[in-house]
Amino acid sequence: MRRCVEIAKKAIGCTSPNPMVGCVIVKDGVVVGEGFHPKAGQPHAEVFALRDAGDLAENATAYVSLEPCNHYGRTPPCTEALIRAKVKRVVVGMVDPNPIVASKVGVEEELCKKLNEAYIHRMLTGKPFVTLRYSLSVNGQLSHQLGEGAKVAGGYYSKLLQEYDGIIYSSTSITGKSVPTSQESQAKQPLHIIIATSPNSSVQLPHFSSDAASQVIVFAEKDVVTDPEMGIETVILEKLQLNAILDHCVQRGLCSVLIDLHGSFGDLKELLEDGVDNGLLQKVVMELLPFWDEGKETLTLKNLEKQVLKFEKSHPETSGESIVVFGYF
Ligand code: AOF
Ligand code: ZN
Repeated sequence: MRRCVEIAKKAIGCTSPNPMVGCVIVKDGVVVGEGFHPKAGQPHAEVFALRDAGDLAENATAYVSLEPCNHYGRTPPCTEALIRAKVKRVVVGMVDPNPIVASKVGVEEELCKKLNEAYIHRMLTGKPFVTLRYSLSVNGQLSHQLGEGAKVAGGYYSKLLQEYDGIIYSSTSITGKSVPTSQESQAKQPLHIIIATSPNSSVQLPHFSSDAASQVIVFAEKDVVTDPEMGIETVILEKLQLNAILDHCVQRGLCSVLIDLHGSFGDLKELLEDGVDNGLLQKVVMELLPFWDEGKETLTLKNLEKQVLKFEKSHPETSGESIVVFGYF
């Protein structure tokens, strides 16, 4: 691109009202063509560069200092010339501010970003978009029942299961319970990511139907005993680290993961602390950790009122005795 600018400058003072533009065509790391816009009314930089490259333009990359035009002015569109020459890729230095040329970018940008929050997060960080979910009773205690809070949240939990690609919970919180499934119509079920936190080697998994079993993965530090007939995938890690688990999730194509505490904060405490150490989980976990009462094995939030307000605002469909609080990372 610096070479584009360098050659474009050969026309300093000659191009008005047109801009100065340079174009370099590169194939297999070698420059095969160069051109610049010499004067208004003359062909554009791309046209000269394509002429210079000849047949070598096919499958090459074109670097242009300005977004190629797509209109008929004094000269025909450069976009069409690039396509005709079978250029594989175009790298653009800047969008053309000329309103008849410029691609319009950024219309309702916030809305469009919100739509793909998880995808964008994964693209930019290489990690899934992680949400920590916990239910609290009105006195600020963490709910201990799987699905508690979910019930009073109406279909909200169901919607979350539909929305998130994976859901992480500890093996102890799932023991003897049925796995939560989304009730949404045409629901896609999330990948159930079970962290084997129990001290013994036997993980008591709830029964999964055979098609649901493919949607379950167990992470453990040592071999765990799962029902072989269910064929549940187990990943043995030297240490149960959130980083490693999230990396695994990304490799499987997951964009978003919900860590569901439902009463298992104590079990997942180490994993969450590791997430804080790794800079993966910051704000919310930091806020939570001081309220963990080791003796009582419970979490009591003192600034509950603030959190409730925040939640009620964003999720007005929830009412009742339990409150679901979310933290995003
Ligand atoms: C390009 N490459 O080298 C230049 C571009 O009347 P025309 O056909 O010359 O079009 C002029 C407009 O084209 C000018 O206002 C600017 O938007 C763009 N200039 N575009 O792709 C070039 N000089
Ligand atoms: Zn052009």
